[in-house]
Amino acid sequence: MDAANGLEAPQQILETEVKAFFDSAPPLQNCNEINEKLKEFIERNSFPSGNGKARRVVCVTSGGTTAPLEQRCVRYIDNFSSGHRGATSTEYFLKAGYAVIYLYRRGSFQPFCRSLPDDPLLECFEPTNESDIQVREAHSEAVKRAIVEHHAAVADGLLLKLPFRTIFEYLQMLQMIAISMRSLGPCAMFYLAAAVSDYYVPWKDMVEHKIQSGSPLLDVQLVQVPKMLSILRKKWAPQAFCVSFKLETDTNILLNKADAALEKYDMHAVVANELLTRKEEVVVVTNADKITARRDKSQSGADVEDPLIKLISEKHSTFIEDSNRSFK
Ligand code: 9Z3
Repeated sequence: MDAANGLEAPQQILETEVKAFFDSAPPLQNCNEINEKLKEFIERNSFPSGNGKARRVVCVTSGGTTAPLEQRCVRYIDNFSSGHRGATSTEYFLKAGYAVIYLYRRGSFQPFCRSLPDDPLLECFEPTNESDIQVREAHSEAVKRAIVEHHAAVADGLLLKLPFRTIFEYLQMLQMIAISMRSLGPCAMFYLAAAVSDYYVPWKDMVEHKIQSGSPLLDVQLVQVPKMLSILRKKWAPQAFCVSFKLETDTNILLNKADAALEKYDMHAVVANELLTRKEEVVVVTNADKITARRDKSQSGADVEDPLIKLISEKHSTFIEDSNRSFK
């Protein structure tokens, strides 16, 4: 309570909204199983890596969350994101020596699989005779790479994949991940590329059954999703390095919006991207500078995530050094 005017301070209001969101959310399926997987993953990656330094762990979020309109959901509002950014970034984080928790929308792009065709099972394989199948020559390199690199990351205990569909699942899982990563201190990073619903229907206000299509007007009240970025920074993972994304379609407002997000949510970096050019260039906005990362067009198959992840991991290194120095 604000002693001066008897009103609740903004932070308290936010915390009340967050509590209401979680209290009314449908319980997460497989909650215990997810917690077990997280515990094991963090324990495994809590020891120094090959170079003797503490292993860094990043939670990459990817794909769009849905806001269901019915409890037995037939219809929902979706958020744009193919998951390409998150999947590609995961590959480069692994290459940079990070362990990755990949929190992704079911059915979206997966690390190491983005160069496979849309229907990989049917397009990559062909029958040789009645009992055997083989990889088609045209796809053999892509299939081999996907299987070998994915298998290596999972077998080495460096990649944990957790799927979500709804905004309820996403935020509940993000909270669980953040809490489980606390022990990593500044070695933890959040790289929040998922496109998260701004509005949702609270579970208790949602109709149970499929909305009937008889009425010419659909009257659904959507409520603003509480701004979890502040809560992540301040409460769930106060020591972690946090990177969020800003997506706009109007380049004239993009950098101002990214600056505003940096300040409002106290992020360590905001990656600003414009919808149509997002695979060509992004701008990493921090308090110190604004640096553009560009795809190297002279190299076929080059990704903007290559320079982007190099830049982000350099900023993370500086952050770890600064945190350790101020701790001493
Ligand atoms: C992004 O900006 C991602 O880079 C994209 C990636 C969604 C554009 P794709 O998955 O696209 O490769 O197809 N993510 C964040 C989008 C977002 O909703 N950000 C919010 C905002 O801009 C802040 S959380 O207000």
